[in-house]
Amino acid sequence: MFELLLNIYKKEKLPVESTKMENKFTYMNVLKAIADDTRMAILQSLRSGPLTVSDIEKITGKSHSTTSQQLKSLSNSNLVTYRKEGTQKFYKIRDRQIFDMLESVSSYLSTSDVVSAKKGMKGKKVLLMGLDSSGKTSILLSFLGNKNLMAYMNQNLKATNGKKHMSEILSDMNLETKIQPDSIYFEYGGQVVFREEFKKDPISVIRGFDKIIYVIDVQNDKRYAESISYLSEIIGSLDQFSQTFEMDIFLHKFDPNIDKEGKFSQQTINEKIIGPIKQLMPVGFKNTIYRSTIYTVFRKSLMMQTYQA
Ligand SMILES: Nc1nc2c(ncn2[C@@H]2O[C@H](COP(=O)(O)OP(=O)(O)OP(=O)(O)O)[C@@H](O)[C@H]2O)c(=O)[nH]1
Ligand SMILES: [Mg+2]
Repeated sequence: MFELLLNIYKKEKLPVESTKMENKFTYMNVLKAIADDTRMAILQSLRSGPLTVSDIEKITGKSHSTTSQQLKSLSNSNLVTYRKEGTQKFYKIRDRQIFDMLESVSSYLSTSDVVSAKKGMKGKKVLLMGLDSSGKTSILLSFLGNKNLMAYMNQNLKATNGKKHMSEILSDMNLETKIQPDSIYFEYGGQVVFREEFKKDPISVIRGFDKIIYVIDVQNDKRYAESISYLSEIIGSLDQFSQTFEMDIFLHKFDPNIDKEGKFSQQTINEKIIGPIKQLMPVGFKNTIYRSTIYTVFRKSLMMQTYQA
């Protein structure tokens, strides 16, 4: 991310080594320039193309004076430029790489979400459920915290065969890991045959667990209805469980490059997933919805220069 920030200002100007003081200044400047609610809202409003001040005001809901003031600050920091057409000024993002950086922060936050979700499970016995291929095994592997192992395993993922403890999943893949799998995690495979078994006898699947993580593949919109219907069966079977039973819902495969403006915008996700889920949830049933992904954006950082003159 450092190179990205650096490039925003210093593109092709100065070699990395010779600009230490200036880099620090530039780095801080970019961070300061974006660290404000109004300026962030303005940047986001300019995602889809150039806008006038009054267009921006309408989108952000901020007053004229606040918008003008913060636009000035953004253009002083070189994040935003403008062109004049008659009496109108059209503002635009100077270099769209700024959005890569914001995606990177989102990715960091969504990964932290998963980490914090995991923390909330201390001492609880947790079952991952969801349709086949929604990403349950991948999430469990990511809980192990070993990215190399995950990268390898992702090539070798097999459908999970019924209810499996995390260590069984690892041994099914013929993989020994020095990392001790957390004893609390289990997965219930999502293939039709297992979902049918669950329908017949839900209690034997869920008995003994304190929490379910229900995983929805957010990228597969054709299966939203199927996934929500399975979720509804699970919730229906929870009637006899204690008040302390909890559910986390992971809107998974929310990768950094996902189309957050179009198909997977907050509004669409609200309409198609969150709204229907809210309707299913019985009063007083503790549940939290997270975005999650096992992927982060491509990263580049300088290791060494081997060029010899
Ligand atoms: N794009 C993307 N793909 C993912 C992500 N997580 C998992 N996958 C892919 O989704 C596919 C299915 O993943 P699994 O973890 O095996 O799914 P599962 O829910 O365990 O499936 P069953 O065991 O059959 O119920 C694999 O090809 C993974 O690489 C993610 O965050 N983003
Ligand atoms: Mg699995």
